[in-house]
Amino acid sequence: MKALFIVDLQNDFCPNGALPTPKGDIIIPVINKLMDKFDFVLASKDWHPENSVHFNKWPKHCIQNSYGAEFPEGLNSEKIHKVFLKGTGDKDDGYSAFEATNENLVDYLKRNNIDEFYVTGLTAEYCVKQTVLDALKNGFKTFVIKDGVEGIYQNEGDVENAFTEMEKAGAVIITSDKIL
Ligand code: VGL
Ligand code: ZN
Repeated sequence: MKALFIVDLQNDFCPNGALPTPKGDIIIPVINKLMDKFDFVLASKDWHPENSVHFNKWPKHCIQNSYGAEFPEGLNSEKIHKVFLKGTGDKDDGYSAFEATNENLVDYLKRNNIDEFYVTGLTAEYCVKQTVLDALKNGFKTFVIKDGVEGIYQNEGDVENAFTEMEKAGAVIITSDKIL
């Protein structure tokens, strides 16, 4: 089985959000178009309590149950089978979707015979990268859909370095037009 995984595509990481990617919204139509081509469509949400020490490092974003934590309006979120919530404690953790606390992602994938894991979402340098590295560590065949990922682009070269690191770790970098 193949799963399309959408990392943290939430209002606060979109261009008008609290921790914005300059072009995060351009991936929305790419992802919508891919959804019907997969057995499963799964997503993670950054889902922080107000008092997390994560906010010593970052502006406040993706507070549990807030507008900023919702999926952007244009995303066909009704097609998402399951949402994995992460960063839910008061520590600075949960960059990877494999740290979700509402449901264990490895168990979910194994239970549903998912062996191919296709990653999209936000942000390239942080949560997408950590999720891809953990998927590989857990033995899943992992693909990163380049035009389905966007970054914060805070430090020069970070996004490029993230793609290099994911590829070196064993991820296959592809574009959405290769998915039939
Ligand atoms: C993220 C920074 C802080 C992400 C989440 O989703 O990439 N980045 N929290
Ligand atoms: Zn966060």
